[in-house]
Amino acid sequence: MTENVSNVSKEHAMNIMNVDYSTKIPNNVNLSEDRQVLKALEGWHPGYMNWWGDMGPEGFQQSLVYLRTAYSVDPRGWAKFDYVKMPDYRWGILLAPQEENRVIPFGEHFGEPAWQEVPGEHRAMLRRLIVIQGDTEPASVEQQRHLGKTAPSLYDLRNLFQVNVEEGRHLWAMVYLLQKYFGRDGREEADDLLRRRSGDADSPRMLGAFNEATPDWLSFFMFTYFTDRDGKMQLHSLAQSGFDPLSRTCRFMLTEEAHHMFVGETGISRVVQRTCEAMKAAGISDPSDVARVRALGVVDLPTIQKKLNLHYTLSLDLFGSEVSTNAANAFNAGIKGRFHETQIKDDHRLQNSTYPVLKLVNGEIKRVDEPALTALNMRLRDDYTQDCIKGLLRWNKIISTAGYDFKLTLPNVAFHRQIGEFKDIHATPDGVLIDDATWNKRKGEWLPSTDDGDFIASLMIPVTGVGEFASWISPPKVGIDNKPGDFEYVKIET
Ligand code: BYC
Repeated sequence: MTENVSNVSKEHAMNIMNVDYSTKIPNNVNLSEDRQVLKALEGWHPGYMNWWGDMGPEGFQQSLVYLRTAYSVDPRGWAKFDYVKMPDYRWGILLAPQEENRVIPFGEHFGEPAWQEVPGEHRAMLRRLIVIQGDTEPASVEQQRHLGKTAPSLYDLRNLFQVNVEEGRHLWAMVYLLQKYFGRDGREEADDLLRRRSGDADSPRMLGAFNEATPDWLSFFMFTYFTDRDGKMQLHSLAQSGFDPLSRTCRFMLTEEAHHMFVGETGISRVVQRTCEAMKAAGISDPSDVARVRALGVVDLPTIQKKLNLHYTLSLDLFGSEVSTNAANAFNAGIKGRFHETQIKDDHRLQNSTYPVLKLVNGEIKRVDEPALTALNMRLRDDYTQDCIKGLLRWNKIISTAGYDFKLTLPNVAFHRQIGEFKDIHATPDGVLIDDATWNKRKGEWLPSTDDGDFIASLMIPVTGVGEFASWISPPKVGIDNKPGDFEYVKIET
């Protein structure tokens, strides 16, 4: 008897772990028995494919790309690699396994059983957060659609497309939640996610950074390092949600997201590495000798710093205002928690605690204690900054190992902001407040100028030979799926 029960539950666990590919939309949520949602998703599918055709990677749609596809949600092994034409990629609905007896880990409902259905009183807030999350996913694909044409290698081209198809899958993940749990208005929101366009004057994407251009591959690496990392932090917060389907969805998305940030971190490492090697070979001792370094066909370190300044600050804006009642309400409601909420040792309600927030006080940047509940965006942003620093340490190690006295740094949070406490002032990357005239005169020292953009654009010449790399970037240390250096990651068919 006991044996039977355990066999049944083992089989159930297997079904949740493994993805059902027999339906048009692969899934581990038993869609074949959820006809209504399956029908809604199948109805949305053609619009998605049209969007992918119009706004997905430009060209290469008939090329065979060596992509990973999820066949399971088992953290010990979930991906299968094979050549796929992107339009044939199996975008699916994958939720991490349900945790038995999970409780809401924070807020007013702390300790109550997690919700399997949408709690009526928090419906609007939950829908808004899911829509914002969903909106960023196709936006990034739109921003990156032209990059295939200038890829520095087949390895990088493949990584771009891997990121793109998985962001597409993340859109499916949010659309599933909208269609399954939010009825008619959920279906309307799902349609709107295919209607908005990154950078469109009439119908832009919802958050600032997702309407900016990603003009070149250095921007792509910065974006996947800094902006995808905001994605990581936000997904971690939503993975704590009392609404269990959202939590499970985000937990699986996070496993995919790790590769995107890897692409960013190693991409920047490889650019820095190549620059240092070229400077050394040419006997250049001053990395700030921009003209001489550029003449070598590599990106000078000061320009890398400017790109970093831009993408880090655009990403800081994605955390919202430092002091936010929206954030407090979402926490109280048990909808959006903190980074690693369950590992934090406190009361998880925060009614009486404070958190130090950087604010503008009488024209000076000061740390002020604010109620911890309203300071949750600031706290998440601080956790984010700590996470960002890890990459900088690695990049700086490459520079110092090459013998150069130059350090990449994160600019002060008051620098170049469009959201929050510092949006109406100007500050230098060191956090010194300056007036408009000084800002206008000096901003080209800190942010990429048109000249910088033109120089980087001049390097963006596609390299499509097997095992070959552009002049400005080093080959990776290891291949994807342990493939050798001369592996043909994309079989280009035009
Ligand atoms: N741009 O109280 P406030 C990712 C709005 S990235 C435009 O300060 P709140 C990915 C805000 O909507 C992660 N508007 O902020 C990465 C509000 O408007 P309403 C995406 C902004 O609400 C790479 C008003 O200002 N996921 O996954 O506490 C590739 C006052 O808001 C912005 C999420 O963001 C902005 N930057 O926090 C692919 C998670 N900031 O409602 C994917 C879900 C604020 O008054 N979102 N506003 O009209 C949230 O948790 C929060 O909505 C935010 C803002 C963190 C975005």
